[in-house]
Amino acid sequence: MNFKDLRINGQRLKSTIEELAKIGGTPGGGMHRLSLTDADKKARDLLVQWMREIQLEISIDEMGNIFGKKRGGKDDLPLVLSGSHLDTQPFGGRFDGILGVTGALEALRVLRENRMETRRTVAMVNWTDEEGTRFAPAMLGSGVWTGKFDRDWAYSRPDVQGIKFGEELERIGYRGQAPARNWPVHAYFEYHIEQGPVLEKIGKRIGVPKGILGIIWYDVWVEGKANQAGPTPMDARNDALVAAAEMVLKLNKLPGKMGGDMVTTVGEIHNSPNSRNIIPDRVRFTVDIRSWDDGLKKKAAEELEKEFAGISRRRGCPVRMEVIWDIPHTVFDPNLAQRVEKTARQLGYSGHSMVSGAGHDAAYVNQVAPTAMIFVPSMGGRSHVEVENTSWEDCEAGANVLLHCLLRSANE
Ligand code: HGY
Ligand code: MN
Ligand code: MN
Repeated sequence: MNFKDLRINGQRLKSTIEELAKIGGTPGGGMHRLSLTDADKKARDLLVQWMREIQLEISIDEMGNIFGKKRGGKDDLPLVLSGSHLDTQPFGGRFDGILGVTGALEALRVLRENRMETRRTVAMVNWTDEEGTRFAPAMLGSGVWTGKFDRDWAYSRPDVQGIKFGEELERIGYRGQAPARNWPVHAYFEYHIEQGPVLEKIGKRIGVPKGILGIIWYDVWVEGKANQAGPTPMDARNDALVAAAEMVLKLNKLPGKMGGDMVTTVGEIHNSPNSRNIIPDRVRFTVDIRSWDDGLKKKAAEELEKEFAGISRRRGCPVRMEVIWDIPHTVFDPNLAQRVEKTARQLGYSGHSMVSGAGHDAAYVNQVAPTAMIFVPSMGGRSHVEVENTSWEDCEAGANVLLHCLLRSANE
């Protein structure tokens, strides 16, 4: 069969995604598969089994990134890589990350069963801890692999119980031997749901991101003075939670003040002692600021630090802010993005150039290899929620675009 007529098996892609959705599935139909938990291990084990079934050469590196290779004729040439992540948000969806891993697996299944040889090796990857929700920051696996994070620093990252990344990686048996250091990659494609409203709104099937917003994450600690909720007069309080609440509202107002495309979020907050009749004395919360404009993001961060210091002084609640992640905006390889757009068109799908508001491992891989992404619509523009959904037709269409982008890059 000649390359052009190759198509993925949509039914098989669907059942593969449904199989994975059973591991860590929630009663609400979503996913609870945090990185390096037993559920993550089970999903990894299943992926390795599927990789073995199509005779991929499997290697697991010291960050638990799982690679599967199908050797090409000129195996000494830099290979073509595609993948994403299997870890999910606490009440996430069945497609975020999973579609990229299963899409790459499906492409390799099609090459195998059609005995298609390629000039370059084609490989797939499952990156560890893309979400950064259990072990912050995000993209620890691809970040160490591309030299952005130090491996031992990543190992030391604690979850909310204080359990360390490195311990958990060891415990689930995925701390591999291979060094987590990038090797030459000719092209990297990441297939992913859009996680936003654009494609559905304009009725386009394939999104072609030109890049990803820059992101900065803080951890913020606010201290107060605990006391009895009754006898303590209002003007004698250092209420850490009220100070934090004022800071949260300040962050929410920042995009209006800074202008541009900026978005800001506080997604996680911990209050203690968290008793209804004690004035809180310790609050920790997270800050997420994103913008295409790195200068604006920097200015916003400086502004925020000043604002928080002012609130802290006025309320007598010391504040500590720690930048735990700061990644500039990403511009993907224009030629590879063009390849995605052209391939989609030739397959009869409508394409649309856009920017990704969501972070992806592709942001780090893009710093060491030519990279592009393929998006498909998110129903209702929803993601990181249990109702996250993408039509099976769209999943199949995007996987066909991925298959043919991989073939083109693997045969040049
Ligand atoms: O934060 C993000 O956008 C991604 O889900 N890690
Ligand atoms: Mn993702
Ligand atoms: Mn995500």
